[in-house]
Amino acid sequence: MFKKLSLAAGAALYASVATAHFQMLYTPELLRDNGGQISLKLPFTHPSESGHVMAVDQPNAFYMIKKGKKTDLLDSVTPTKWTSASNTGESYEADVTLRGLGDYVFIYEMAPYLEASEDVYIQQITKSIVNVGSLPTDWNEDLGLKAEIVPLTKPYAIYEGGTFNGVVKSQGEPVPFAEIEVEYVNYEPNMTTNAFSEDANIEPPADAFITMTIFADANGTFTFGIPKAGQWGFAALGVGSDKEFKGKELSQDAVIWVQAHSVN
Ligand SMILES: [Cu+2]
Repeated sequence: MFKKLSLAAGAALYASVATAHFQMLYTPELLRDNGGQISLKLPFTHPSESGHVMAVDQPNAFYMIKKGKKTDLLDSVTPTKWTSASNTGESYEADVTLRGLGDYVFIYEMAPYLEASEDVYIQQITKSIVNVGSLPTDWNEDLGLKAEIVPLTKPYAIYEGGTFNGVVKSQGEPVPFAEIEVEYVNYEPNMTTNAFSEDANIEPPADAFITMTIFADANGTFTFGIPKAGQWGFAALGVGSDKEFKGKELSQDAVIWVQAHSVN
């Protein structure tokens, strides 16, 4: 009992240090009819408020998994810029070719980023799954990452008004009571100009809706009802096995992106 309480308290402490940052791994359609070349935009930013874009060192890893086979994509990552309402900052992007039906599980491991105001490093391990042809193959695989959200719902086939649920894990083990931040991509990313739209899709009724906070249960699982079509990000804070970087505290977060479709 005491152990559970202290775990929850530890998670709450972490939350106060590094919040509302999201490593994006963005392409407009996570569910596609056909393969071909897609662009992935990789800004580290605050997507629900078109917040500042943070400069991060070259990523540690970028790869995709399809039918259990891993393909390294680190060489396809190129530096670029991303523009938000707050600034134009250093960013990355990658073009990737999808061949054949099935799930393409993309994993992007950013370099640790020093949040100077808190003297804490943040490193997000981000997952996004692109499906071609509605044929499911790999979407629910547990990859045993240091920090990972394993989806229990197909992240690319959710109705507006439906739910997304997943389990927060570290190296295959559930993380009880993990604190999870949820953000909506409220400013449509423009794939040509590398910028967020100037217009918001929705107007949050209060600041508490910009970055929402939920907790996983005792088994590390969580459910979130998605009120609006579009892409939503989930970041489980400080759940990773690495706790320190260059002598400073490290918040190693697990991020996943999902897309809801409107009901017509
Ligand atoms: Cu920030």
